[in-house]
Amino acid sequence: MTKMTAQEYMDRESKYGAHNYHPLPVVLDKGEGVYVWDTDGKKYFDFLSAYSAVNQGHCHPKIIGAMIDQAKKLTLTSRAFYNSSLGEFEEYVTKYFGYDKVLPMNTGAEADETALKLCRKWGYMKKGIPANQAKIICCNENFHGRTITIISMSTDPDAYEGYGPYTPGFVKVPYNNLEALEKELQDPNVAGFLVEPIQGEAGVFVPDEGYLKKAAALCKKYNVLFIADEVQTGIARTGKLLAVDHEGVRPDIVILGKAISGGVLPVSCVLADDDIMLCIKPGEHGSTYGGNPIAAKVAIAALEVVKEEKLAENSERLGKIFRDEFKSINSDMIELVRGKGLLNAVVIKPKNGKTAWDVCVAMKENGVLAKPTHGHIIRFAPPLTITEAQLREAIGLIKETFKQFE
Ligand code: IF1
Repeated sequence: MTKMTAQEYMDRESKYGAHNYHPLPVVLDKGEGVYVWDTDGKKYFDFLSAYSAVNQGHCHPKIIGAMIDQAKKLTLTSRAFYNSSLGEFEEYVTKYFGYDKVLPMNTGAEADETALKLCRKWGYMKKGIPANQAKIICCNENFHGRTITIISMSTDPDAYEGYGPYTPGFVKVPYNNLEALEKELQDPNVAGFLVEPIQGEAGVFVPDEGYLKKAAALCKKYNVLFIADEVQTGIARTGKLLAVDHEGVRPDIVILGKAISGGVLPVSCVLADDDIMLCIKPGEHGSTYGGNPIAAKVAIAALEVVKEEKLAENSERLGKIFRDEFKSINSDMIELVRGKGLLNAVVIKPKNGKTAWDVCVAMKENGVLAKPTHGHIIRFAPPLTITEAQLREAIGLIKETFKQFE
């Protein structure tokens, strides 16, 4: 068989796959550490890391090893029976993050849904909210996933339009606004406040310092659960294990996904203490694949890598270098650089009809992969295993790219 061209791969996806994405025109075939290769053998720096799922780098040998070992032994039992790996993961992850209990799921959206159910249950059982009256506060411009209930919280028409009717029970407040939050918290039927410590999809919007700490304190004052969606910001991405750690906040519920498996398979979970987690009783929630033996072993390995390779420290240090270097780029297309650790975004001012998309296509030609969001923002989030030399080399390629637009 003759080798397929990149165009043929793309055409095949377009012909047989739903058109729910608009990918950059590159067909990836292989990954190792911070690099990926396309089907023609061209090598790139991956500055997306599958939206922060591949924090530990592509195909990390320790994580892949754990997966292969377990795959040969036992893959899935369902939760109808015990398995010999799940408890090991549960003990490891709860001690790692400092919570009494964990509830394992698969995708980020499922973990968010789990947190919402848990929050409502707590609201009825512990706060005494009248049946079916619970409200959960969420933020404008949030992103928590794609389910009907989650898009019911969305303020982005692309996410919600055409999918109604919507799940009731959500109250939206502006992000980074404590007055608006406190006003809503006074409603005795409010059970929880769900928030991203940094809004990812909104374009890596970092709230004012102190916002999360004060928001958590307000939640405590009004007996409302503070729920942190750390699916994208968690697991060392922003320079701390959790993004809330920057402000010393301990959420009542933490939602994790993406990098908890190092990009190897879908693993997500919800962490909470007994008072909250035990509100859900046997038979009241679950998932066929949630907590499967491969996921358990992979997640332990992925979390070990984060500690062993000091990924939070690396992210913190290299993030500063990245932003400093970027701010030194002399281009009138760069409007703003923001972020924390290695979760960064650059706001692009279009020039001569050239947009963030064109910049990303040109960067791809130069060997750096990143993706525009909202048309004018480029997210830069390499694997956290990146070295300073690799980062500086990639920034050199990015600088060259911007020069091409002068
Ligand atoms: C896609 C964005 C990133 C998330 C937070 C839950 C989920 C996500 C904070 C759901 C997912 C994704 C999904 C991905 C694009 C991506 C994304 F651009 F949409 F905002 F990362 F920046 N909570 N984020 O960011 O997790 O169910 O997908 O496992 O293609 O939709 P999931």
